[in-house]
Parts: sequence; C-alpha cells; structure tokens
Amino acid sequence: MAKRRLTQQQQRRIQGNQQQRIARAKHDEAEQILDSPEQSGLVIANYGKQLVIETADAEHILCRSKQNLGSVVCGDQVIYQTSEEEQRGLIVAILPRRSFLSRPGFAGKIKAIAANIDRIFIVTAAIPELNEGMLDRYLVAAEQNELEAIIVFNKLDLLDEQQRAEIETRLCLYRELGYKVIYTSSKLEHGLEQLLQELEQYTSIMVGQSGVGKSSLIQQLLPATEIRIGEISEATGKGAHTTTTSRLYHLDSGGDLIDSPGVREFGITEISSEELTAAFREFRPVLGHCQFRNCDHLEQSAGCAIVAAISTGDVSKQRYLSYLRIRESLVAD
Ligand SMILES: Nc1nc2c(ncn2[C@@H]2O[C@H](COP(=O)(O)OP(=O)(O)OP(=O)(O)O)[C@@H](O)[C@H]2O)c(=O)[nH]1
Ligand SMILES: [Mg+2]
Ligand SMILES: [Zn+2]
Repeated sequence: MAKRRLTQQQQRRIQGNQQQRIARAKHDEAEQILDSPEQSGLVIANYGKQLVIETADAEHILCRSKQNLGSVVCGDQVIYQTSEEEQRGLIVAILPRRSFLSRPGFAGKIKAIAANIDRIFIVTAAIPELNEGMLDRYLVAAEQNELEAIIVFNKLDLLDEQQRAEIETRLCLYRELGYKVIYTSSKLEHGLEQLLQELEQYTSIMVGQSGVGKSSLIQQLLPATEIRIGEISEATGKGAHTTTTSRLYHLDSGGDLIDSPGVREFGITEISSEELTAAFREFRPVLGHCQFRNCDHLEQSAGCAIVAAISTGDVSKQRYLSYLRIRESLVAD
C-alpha cells in the first residue's frame, strides 16, 4: 500500500495529541509527588531550574520548584515532597526568610542571590584592582538589607610594602566608618584564622568581582572539599566567571558560607532616595539637620548638613561622590 501523506490538519491533530500526552504525564508526575509527605530542607545550590536540597538526614537531593513560588535561592529553608523513588523532589513552599540579598539582573529584573544570611563578605583584591565605587555599592546593599558587611582584601602576596601601605590607607576610610577589614592571601594562607573567626556561628556570603579569589579562599577554609577555581585572563586582568552558581558550604568550625558567582558590575535598584542616604552610615548623624526638610543633598543645596560635614571632615568627599553617582544611576533607570 502506498504511503499515505498526512494532511496538514491531521499533522496538527497528531502534534496536539502528543503535547496533551506530555502535559498529562507531567501532571501525573507532579500529582504523584504531591501525594508524598512534606519534609523540610535547606537549599544548598541553585542551577537555575534545578536545585540541590540538603535534607534533615544531611542527604542531597535534586529538586525543582513548584510554579509560581518565585525565586528559590541558596540558604532558603523550604518544604519539599519527593517522588516514590525519592530521587527527585518538588519544592512546594519557601519558609519565611530573615534576610534576602538580590541585585539587578537583565531587563530591569531583580536577580535573587541568597536568603537567610547574616553577614556579607565583600571580597576585593590586588587583581582585579580595588574599586571603591563597587565596594560602596555592595555596602549600600548590605546596609539596605541590614546585613553586617566585612571587607576582605585578598592577594596581599601580589603587593610590595609600598603598595600595601597605599591600600591600607585607602581602606582605612572604611575602618573608620566601622567596617571590619581583613587582609588575606589564599596563596600564602594569610589571614585565614581571622576570616574563620568572623564566619563562625553565622550564615555568610562571599561576593565581589569575578577573579578576586572568593572560591580560592573558601577552598583554603575547606581543604577537603573540591571547589572550582579559575584563571585570571592575562589579557584583561579579569576573571572568567568561574563560579557560575551560588553554593552553600558548612564550615567545620561552625557557620555556613555561600560562594557566589562574581559580577562585572554590581548595581543598586529598588531603593528610595531616603534609604540610599541612610545607607551611607556616616550621613546618619546629620540626617534631619539640613536647612530645608526636602533638601536633596546636592553640592549646591543651601544649608545641606551632609555637604557641610565634608568640610569638617566627618564625611569623605570620595564617599559623597560615590553617593551622588549611585543616585544618578537610580534616576537613569
Ligand atoms: N596571587 C594570588 N592569586 C590568587 C589568590 N587567591 C586567588 N588567586 C587566583 O585568582 C584567580 C581567581 O580565583 P577564584 O577563586 O576563581 O576567584 P573568584 O572570585 O571565585 O572568581 P569567580 O568565581 O569568577 O567569581 C585564580 O587564578 C586564583 O589562583 C591570592 O591570594 N594570591
Ligand atoms: Mg568563584
Ligand atoms: Zn542636605
């Protein structure tokens, strides 16, 4: 018998039937999972649609999350259910978060970074070069989320005496603001005890530009765990984004530490101008002291208490300029 050619209508019907079958199979699978008991777990890695959960028995299982749950991130405590084979899970709820860190993503979207963290370790380094503008933006994010920020300066081994002194002077500004600054070298295993001390008992995250050595530091803290570390591109002096997904590690000395992928830029959004002003902690003592209640704290604003504090040395010009730049970036959004 000659092979019969299907009409377009028949083809469409077959395709439609197939799609229905796939949808039904997916639905059945979800129903089957949803019949199993609810358990709680901790999200320790996020690979986009797939997440890894640490169960109460310290086992790791691969999960996806139920639709409409929103972003589930590293550090989230979740309720999940497993299929009969117990190999895959479905996250059905996120437990209330005590903190949440996010950054602007593409097309005005907010990219969730981590949840339930207490401390944010902002890692900077000799290479890529220390960038105070970026540091200030991370500090704003920390202040906005009421997280304690600690500044780490890594790759100290790459600097000579004079260069070290110069960096110390630059970071002294931040020490005076009350931020702890830790100098490290994962190459020389320098500063690691101090780092560990600050990490104990807390859930922390390491953030910072790609290639500053976040993963290298974590590797030093967890020698028994294999962590991917990247090469700095010789051409650009920039890292090649080695860590592509956030991952939570348990430290032997207590405390959890999340390694996060480096970023080129760290922008600030979703902050009101009042919140931004208060995020510069040295501005707080003079807030409300401007001559006009609706003062916009610009250099030309008459009777601005912040501008006045620059001339008395209570506010550094550099930080003030950083503040203005962030404000401009908010307006441009
Ligand atoms: N000289 C020197 N090099 C270091 C030090 N720490 C890390 N490096 C090197 O810096 C490069 C980048 O290190 P990573 O740990 O991958 O950097 P990262 O911050 O995790 O980068 P992303 O995952 O891309 O965000 C690697 O070639 C490391 O060997 C250090 O203390 N001294
Ligand atoms: Mg890394
Ligand atoms: Zn003012």
